[in-house]
Amino acid sequence: MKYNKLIKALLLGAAFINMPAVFSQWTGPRKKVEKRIDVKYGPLTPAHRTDAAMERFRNYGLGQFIHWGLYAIPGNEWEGVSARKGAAASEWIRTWSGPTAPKDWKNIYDHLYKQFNPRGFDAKVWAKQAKEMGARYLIFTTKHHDGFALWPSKYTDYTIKTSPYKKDIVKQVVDAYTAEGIDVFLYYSIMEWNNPNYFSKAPSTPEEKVKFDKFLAYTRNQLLELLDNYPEIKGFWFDGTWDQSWIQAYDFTYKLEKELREKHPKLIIGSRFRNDEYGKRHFDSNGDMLGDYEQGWERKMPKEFEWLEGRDWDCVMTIPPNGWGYMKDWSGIYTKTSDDLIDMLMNCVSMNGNFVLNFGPDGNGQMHPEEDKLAKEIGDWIKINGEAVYGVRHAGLAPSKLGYFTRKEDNLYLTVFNRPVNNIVRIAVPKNSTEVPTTAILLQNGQALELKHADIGLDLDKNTYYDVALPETFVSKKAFVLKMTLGSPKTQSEKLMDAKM
Ligand code: JFZ
Repeated sequence: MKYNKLIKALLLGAAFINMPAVFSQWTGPRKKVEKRIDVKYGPLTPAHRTDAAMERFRNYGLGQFIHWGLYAIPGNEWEGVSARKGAAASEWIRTWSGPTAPKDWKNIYDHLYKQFNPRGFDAKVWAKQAKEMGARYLIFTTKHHDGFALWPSKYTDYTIKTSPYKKDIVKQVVDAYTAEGIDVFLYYSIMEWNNPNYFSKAPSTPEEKVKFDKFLAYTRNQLLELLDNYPEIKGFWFDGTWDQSWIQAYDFTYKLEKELREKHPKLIIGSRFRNDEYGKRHFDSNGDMLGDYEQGWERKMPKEFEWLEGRDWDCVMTIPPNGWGYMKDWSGIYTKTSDDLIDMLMNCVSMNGNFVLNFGPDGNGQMHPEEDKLAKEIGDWIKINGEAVYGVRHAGLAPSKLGYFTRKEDNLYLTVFNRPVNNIVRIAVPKNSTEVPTTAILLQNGQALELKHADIGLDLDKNTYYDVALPETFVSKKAFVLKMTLGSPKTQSEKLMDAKM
């Protein structure tokens, strides 16, 4: 490696220093725990909650994430210089370092609140857009790693109240989305970059311990405050919980989770809040999930349904490759198309997960124009095909190369992304299955399609096949959905003999 290349790599590495370690549990099936041990700080809720709030979560299908905060002002650049090579992501711009970083940057950033005055912000406009897109829940950043609170917290001055805007943003968002029938979850970062009482390492000296205890009390106060202020919220989406200081505070975090749940009995909390006494995060030392659903599918999805072992989960996704906060400049990077996003949505719901698409509004409260366009395209698609998206479950069939199966009661849906050249959509069903497709229509217009059993008679094949014929005249520029009714198979007239040889 050339010298200057090496320097660049080192500088970029520095920008990521605070980033969490890669969690191997999200890239393959989880390893079985050999021997269960005594864990005092394990899960506080059952692995599979059956209450109405959790059932509702399972039926959301599509969600919206919004990252909004002071980082929206620079939009990943400052005075014409891009932070792309100096910060891990646009909402991480405070950590901008290396040759492109402005002089005294952190100090500039920490004073951005004096300019935060999004006159164009109208929570009702966002909520209406989310509704039109088909989002059933929202995850909204109340406070990101920079520590700036978008609600007037009593426990710090670093809040929206001391900005020129002054008004409570969290309240406007909660009210507007709730009025549209969209459930609200609050994103909350534990880690704070500019709080003198916060440490990334576990506090070791008595002074550090005093300070960190203050930080823990402050965290508790803010969370109880959020529940008091916005009792209609359905859950918290925690982040920034990977530092040793937090990991070592397992006794505190266990009690805090208990307290939050007692205060708000149906609260939904993902697996990214706390760890057990052995430092095991997301899953405790026995492999039991800590929280109500898997919260590690961030910009990734399980390759196989079996990896999930029946757990609830959601996948949160950016439109650019990475970067959750506003990014003025989308040129020169691949940004996902509505086809990409609908594909991911169907992939998630076909495996019982929710898909949560992130938006990063600008410093004036406007979505990026490309986000507006994508929201409209996704909404247009969902209006026609939503039946295959909401309230559906994994269909129990082997994955199809043509698209994704979902199921609701006796209806089987196949969202086709890859149309066969011969216009025959072949569906594999286990030979011994008691339920098989009996009728098929195109969901978008109700047109009946010819469906026939194609018993191709392959020995050693566990499956038999059902063929749905697509009319050649049917043209679609987007994925389309076949809706099939499931019923008993017709009794076979002749039982084919196994090959003898
Ligand atoms: C975190 C934040 O650092 C980021 O800014 C954004 O808010 C995102 C939603 O969450 O980033 C993470 C956190 C965890 C992992 C990856 C990125 N992880 O577990 O792999």
